[in-house]
Amino acid sequence: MHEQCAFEVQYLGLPELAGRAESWWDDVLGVAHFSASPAGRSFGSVPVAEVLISPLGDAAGVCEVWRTPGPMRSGRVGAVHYRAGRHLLFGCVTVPEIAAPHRNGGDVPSPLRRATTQAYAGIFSVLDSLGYPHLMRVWNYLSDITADTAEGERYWQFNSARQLSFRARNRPVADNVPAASALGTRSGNPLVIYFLASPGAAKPIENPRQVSAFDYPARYGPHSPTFSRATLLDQHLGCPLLVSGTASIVGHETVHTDDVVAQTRESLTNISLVIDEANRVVGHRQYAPESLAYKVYVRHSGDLAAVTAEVHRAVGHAALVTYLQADVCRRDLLVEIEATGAGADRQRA
Ligand code: 3EB
Repeated sequence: MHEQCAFEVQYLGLPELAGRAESWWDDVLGVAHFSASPAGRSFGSVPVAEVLISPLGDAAGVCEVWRTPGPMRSGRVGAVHYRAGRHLLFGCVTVPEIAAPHRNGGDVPSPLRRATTQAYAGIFSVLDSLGYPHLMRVWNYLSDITADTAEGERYWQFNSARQLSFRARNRPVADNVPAASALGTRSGNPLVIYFLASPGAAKPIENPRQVSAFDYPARYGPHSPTFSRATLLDQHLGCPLLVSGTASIVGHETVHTDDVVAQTRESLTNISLVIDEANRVVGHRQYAPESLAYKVYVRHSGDLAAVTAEVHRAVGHAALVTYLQADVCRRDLLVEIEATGAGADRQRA
């Protein structure tokens, strides 16, 4: 790993992890395992987020492995499992949705609101108690994300509880907010969140062609989503860039309903504009589309070939791309794409 790089990410199958020597794990910060069934095993003190969505293609599972230079400390605070090096903390938390006991007269929050509030309270406690106050990137996976309820869509409930959790800790809910992704899993699954945080502030990046998510109008729910389009860390940390889940949205509206190829192209155009904006902020051409690692979430597995062709057309064959099947948070979105990288002067993220 490059001395100056705050982190690297790699994608491996579960069997490839099983045989590693103990020393291989020394600079592993955390793992996100994407599969329809949990890995069902642990790797010493390394936190493993069990995200119950399947890769598309041949593999039954894929592990996203985050590395940072050691030494590390790890542990648990409440339900949050964490591991941290000098510049970065990785954490994960799984919270089942459980109905609140009934209270006389009072409003009872829905199970999803309770789970979201509990997860974020745990995350903020870890950040504040361990000295990594800046939440840089969050991945949120919740079941039945677009299902309707008496309180509106489940994603709206999640957004309300997320924003209120930030407010409860006196954290900003606009401008200086983490990058994020929010995807749907199957019915009955718990809420799973994993995240990266740093001791120093990350720079938030917005897309000039999209309304910032924290400024979305009320027709997308009573509390706007709390995320920025990307965040990046300082030059002395190797300028890692974390691009949020990005979809076929221009302004605040979905474009190309029912056209997965055009949605993929539009999402990648949005990512390239976020990259341009990140280059403008760092003051030189640090990032290029072909040097990032991508995760592509596809709603309908039958769309994989069409999406893959479009991704290759836009970012070439050299870019590292992982395809996963998941629901996207608006019913008319067929694809969401996120990206990670450290820039053109380094081979790996
Ligand atoms: C969008 O741009 C598409 O709620 O954390 C992308 C990334 C999306 C993150 C989130 C939602 C989130 O609005 C959806």
